[in-house]
Amino acid sequence: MSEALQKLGLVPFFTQQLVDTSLLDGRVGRVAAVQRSNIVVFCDGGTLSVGLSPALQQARPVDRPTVGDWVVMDESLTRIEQVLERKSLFKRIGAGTSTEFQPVAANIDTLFVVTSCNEEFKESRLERYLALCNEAGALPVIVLTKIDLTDDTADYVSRARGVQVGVAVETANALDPTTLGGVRAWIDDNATVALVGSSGVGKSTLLNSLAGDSLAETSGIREQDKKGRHTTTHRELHRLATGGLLIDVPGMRELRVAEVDQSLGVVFEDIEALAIRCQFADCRHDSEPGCAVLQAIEEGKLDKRRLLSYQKLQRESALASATLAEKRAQSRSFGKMVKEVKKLKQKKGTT
Ligand SMILES: Nc1nc2c(ncn2[C@@H]2O[C@H](COP(=O)(O)OP(=O)(O)OP(=O)(O)O)[C@@H](O)[C@H]2O)c(=O)[nH]1
Ligand SMILES: [Mg+2]
Ligand SMILES: [Zn+2]
Repeated sequence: MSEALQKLGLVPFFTQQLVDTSLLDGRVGRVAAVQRSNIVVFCDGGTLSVGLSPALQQARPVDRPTVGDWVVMDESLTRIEQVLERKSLFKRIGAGTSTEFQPVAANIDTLFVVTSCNEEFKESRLERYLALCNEAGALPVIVLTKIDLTDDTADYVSRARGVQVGVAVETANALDPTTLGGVRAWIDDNATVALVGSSGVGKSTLLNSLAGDSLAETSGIREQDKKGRHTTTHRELHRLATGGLLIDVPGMRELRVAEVDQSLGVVFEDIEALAIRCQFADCRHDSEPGCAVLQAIEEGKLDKRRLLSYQKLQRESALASATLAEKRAQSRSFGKMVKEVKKLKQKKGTT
């Protein structure tokens, strides 16, 4: 395996999927950006701009190449023919009325959930990101930026630690590289980190300071409500000269969760541990007698906000599962109908 591919994060998990290891000599690469009509791929020889094979053009959005994917190109290096199985995938349900999964970043090792020490900071938003991160199979690190603008960093840190038992929390002034030691320690050689969070929290600023170079555009936030201006418009994989890969992701306006049942147990381990002691096994922690969760709230041991956030995510996750099940059933009955029509046609043909 070439050193260049290793530095891009290639590991045996991907090479084992190749039918022929000679493909490693030039035909394997990693998706750095997805633009309207072409895809930017980093490979052994440098950077290529390629298209998609007809089959991939027809594929579902979640199966098409996304930023961070490992891909195999055709002999002429003009189009992607295969997307290698992903090690991890951070995805959400698309914005608006969509019920489709939208891939955000593939094959990431660590997710920096970036939030700033101002009005933008919200525990429930962090809980949402952490649920998606655990579902994706990546390690979450909460990065608190703009510590230079508050006298209360310790308070933000303790609130951030409260969103998941044992979660790592780092602080930074993204404009000052000397404050980035804690964050930098999470960026391993050849490993991939994606930066997610609301617009204006400083993801691109952090990326530039970590890289020691102006790789991504940044711009000021609106003074009146501290909201960002959606400066980063597309997802992009960047290489750090010091080793490691960072994916800058545009600030998300809406973050709907997909099926996250399993990971809610990780994020809300404290609530699920309490729930075991509820009198009724199917307790909804609403107004039932003998509810250990409600008791903990009453005793000031658990924040009511956290229970509401847990229940909201549970409802959203159930809705996503139901929609998915409905879609599967629909496509099954459609498939059945097509088969029956085919059979009928064949019969007609034979008589
Ligand atoms: N004082 C201070 N300003 C910061 C810090 N981090 C970012 N900023 C400023 O916040 C503004 C927004 O930063 P960006 O890096 O563009 O934010 P972003 O998260 O990439 O936003 P989108 O690309 O819109 O998602 C810029 O004016 C930065 O200079 C910080 O730690 N301290
Ligand atoms: Mg940005
Ligand atoms: Zn209960």
